[in-house]
Amino acid sequence: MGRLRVILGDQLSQTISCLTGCDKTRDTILMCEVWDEATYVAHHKKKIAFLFSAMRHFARDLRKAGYNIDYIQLDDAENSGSFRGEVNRAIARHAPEQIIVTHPGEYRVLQDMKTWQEAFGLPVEIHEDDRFLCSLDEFRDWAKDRKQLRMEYFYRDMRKKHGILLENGNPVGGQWNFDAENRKPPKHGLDIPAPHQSRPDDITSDVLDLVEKRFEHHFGDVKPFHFAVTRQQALNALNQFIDQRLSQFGDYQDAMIQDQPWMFHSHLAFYLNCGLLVPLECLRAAENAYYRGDAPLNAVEGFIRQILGWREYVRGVYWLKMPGYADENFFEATAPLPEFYWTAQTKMNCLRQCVLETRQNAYAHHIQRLMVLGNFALLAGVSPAAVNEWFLTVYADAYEWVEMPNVSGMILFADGGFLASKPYAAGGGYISKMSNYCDNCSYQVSKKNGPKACPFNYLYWDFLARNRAKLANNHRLGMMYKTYDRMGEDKKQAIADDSARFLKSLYP
Ligand code: FAD
Ligand code: DLZ
Ligand code: SF4
Repeated sequence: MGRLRVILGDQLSQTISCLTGCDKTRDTILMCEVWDEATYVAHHKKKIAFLFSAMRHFARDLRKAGYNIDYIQLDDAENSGSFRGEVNRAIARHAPEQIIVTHPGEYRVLQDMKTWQEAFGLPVEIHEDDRFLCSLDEFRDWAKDRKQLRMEYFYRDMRKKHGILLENGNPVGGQWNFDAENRKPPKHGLDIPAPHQSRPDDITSDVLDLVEKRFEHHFGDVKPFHFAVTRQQALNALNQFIDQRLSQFGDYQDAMIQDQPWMFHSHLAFYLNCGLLVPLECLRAAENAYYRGDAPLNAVEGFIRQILGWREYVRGVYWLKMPGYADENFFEATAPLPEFYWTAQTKMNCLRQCVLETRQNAYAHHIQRLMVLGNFALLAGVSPAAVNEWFLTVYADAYEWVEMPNVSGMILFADGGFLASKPYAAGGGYISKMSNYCDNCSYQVSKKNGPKACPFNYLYWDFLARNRAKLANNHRLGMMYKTYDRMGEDKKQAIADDSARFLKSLYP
């Protein structure tokens, strides 16, 4: 007897709520590598390798800490391939009196868990995931009666609640938000530190072989592999970020440089989202760096806002709006995802570079995701389902709770403005200002129309024109519609013709 406590691949924290009150002499911890989770979208090879290796290391560390671990590997002979099947088999092995889990990160998994009690004839307790700083009930309360949600107000409340960067109840530095200082274009000769790299051990090497063999048709390169896969390595990555990158995180947060995939970003979402790090320790580490005088306020506040603001906010929105959120499609966009999102075969250099880096690293930084890969999908009218699937597949930090609001809400405006106040649409001018991609492109960013013109330029206006009925009342776009209306008929026709020709060429 005893209890069966189930830990999922993104719950790799020793403080996870389903371990609370664990009786190490009687209870069993179940962890399982299952085919269904690795293939419900065809995850990037590096993402699967990362999670399997982190799971195996976590199980090893729990065992060392005296827990009784039942760990099922992907290739174990009787592996049923699903959470449900493995819980069922574990019940037969251990005859538990109860099942305890922590609230999962994805809606489909929660729906499945809710059926376990009846299916297995055992009580199932689903504990809150208290690694997050805002509970789902608290977010629901905050959102109640608001027609539109805005991250900025949520963020301020969270700063107050957790006492982060506060001085007598007021924001340190006299402002809540220093984003205006965080939009510097890339500077020539920037000295960007090498990212944190962990050396693969035997456990990781076994997993890399397994992934090469079993997932050979999935997108992405499995090697070189340098992700942190233990708690200690993830802490090292956090410390290295605080020491070497945080001070310039703010200034160059929006900048993109060819062949510099990591920039001054933290690369911590991998570890935060699977549990090797918890949000509060990252926030405190950044805050302390500010108080020590090691990093300026614009950098520290910016970093804190991403984790305490955006990360918590998108999770709240996901659980508030699911299951309907997955089907939202404000612009009724139906185009398939262009093939170059997988092959990188496009003459648009910005997109080519971002896809190549994604394939190699299972990572792209925020502005690459938002203003290049996401912006293009929005302008091209790609269906939200196709864009969501791609983003969920290719990034090692992607789980539906965080991926979907960023894709459907932030980049595609598929929720009609629930999460963001306007679509993040932009022409080539933005990419040219914030990167050096255009220097190596077959297109010319300065040209607005014709075969040599940067496609972002005409697609941007075509997007606004096409969706006028839905966007005309958005006061943040009023200026852009005025500019469009001042264009001559020839110019408007050229925009429509170039866009039609270009979009057609995407689907030979
Ligand atoms: P940093 O730039 O160093 O930021 C610090 C931390 O802040 C991140 O680690 C992350 O935990 C948090 N953060 C920053 N921005 C966001 C945001 N918009 N939403 C939630 N958390 C944020 N993030 C994911 O974790 N998983 C995803 O699947 C994901 N998909 C995205 C898809 C699109 C289209 C866009 C525009 C953004 C997406 N993001 C996603 C948010 C953000 O791009 C990534 O969190 C970030 O790029 C991860 O790299 P980093 O750890 O170096 O982040
Ligand atoms: C993403 C993922 C993958 C690829 N494989 C597993 C797995 O084999 N076993 C597991 O427990 N979790 C895995 N995960 C993470 C789950 O998909 C994640 O826990 C759920 O989607 C809930 O967020
Ligand atoms: Fe991208 Fe246009 Fe610049 Fe080419 S010219 S890199 S397509 S923004």
